[in-house]
Amino acid sequence: MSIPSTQYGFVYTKQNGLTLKNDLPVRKPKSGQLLLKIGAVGLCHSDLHVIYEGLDCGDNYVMGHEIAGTVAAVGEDVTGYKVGDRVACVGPNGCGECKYCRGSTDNVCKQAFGDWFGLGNDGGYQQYLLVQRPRNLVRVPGNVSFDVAAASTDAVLTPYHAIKMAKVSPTSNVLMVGAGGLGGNAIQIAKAFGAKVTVLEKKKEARDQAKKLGADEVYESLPGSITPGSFSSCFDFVSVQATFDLCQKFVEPKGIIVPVGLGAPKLSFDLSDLALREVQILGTFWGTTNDLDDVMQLVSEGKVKPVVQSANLKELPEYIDKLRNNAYEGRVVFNP
Ligand code: FEH
Ligand code: ZN
Ligand code: ZN
Repeated sequence: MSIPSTQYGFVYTKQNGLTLKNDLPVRKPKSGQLLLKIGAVGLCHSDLHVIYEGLDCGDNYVMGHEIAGTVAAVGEDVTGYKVGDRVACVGPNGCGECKYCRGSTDNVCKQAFGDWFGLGNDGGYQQYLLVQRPRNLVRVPGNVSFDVAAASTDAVLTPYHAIKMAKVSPTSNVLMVGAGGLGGNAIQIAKAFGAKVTVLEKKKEARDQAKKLGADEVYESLPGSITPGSFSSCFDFVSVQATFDLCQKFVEPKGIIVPVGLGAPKLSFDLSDLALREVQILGTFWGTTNDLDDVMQLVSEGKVKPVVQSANLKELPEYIDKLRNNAYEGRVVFNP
């Protein structure tokens, strides 16, 4: 595999925003590192939060945090990966040494906080990525394309981690609020866990899609036949006060509310209700390395089918504008 010495990529700086650079170096892997040839990289609302809404993930790095590709070169002492392997990046990019990483909760590694692929550290909006810690890679099954694998590293991984943390099981009665990109994948995941899934969604086309994805009941607003305190877990993919309040109303005693969306910087809750019914509120962030392994298996088995369209990486700026204007559904992934 001939590797060029320079490449193009999209670099974020606080001063200039996201700009195309045509002379980025292709870095050579040192001991313990490897070089990844980017196969596909997905565009996400979190990118918009950084570029336009002040989400501070550092300065001067290549963006793109939903990454899949082929190992192009390995440094000395790298075991477990060889040139040609098909892999995907675990966004939180854990240090591998701390108690969180050792305890299979590397998504909340404090050492790597804000040093995430494409969000603080270099990511995939380029042709080649130097991976400093190959422990943050998982293998992509042969029947999973790079486009689908890249889209799965956040839009499937995030709802998977939330559903797994809430201990969803075949006896669970789950409410999903919002059936957009992540919500649609969440429906498929919760059905794969055996749960009964009820979806609340304002947009008709998203309600129709939710039914196709296997939701048991789909509503624009919950009917009177569904009484408060009915659901074992409520996943809020919107997370504004109104949707959170609805989740607290309809979650059962000892039930779990998981705000997955980032619709509001702060939310309030009814403390006496929370206490008297021992309701839990779970924070959830992205997913762990083990979770992404599980996700790749679910996708490979056809149990979760993310909606993906692809474009050339040079088209990224126009798709960022489209995403800002909600001009498309599903995930767009880019091929350098
Ligand atoms: C969300 C918010 C901030 C950083 C990272 C994330 C991940 O879920 C990637 O979208
Ligand atoms: Zn993302
Ligand atoms: Zn760590």
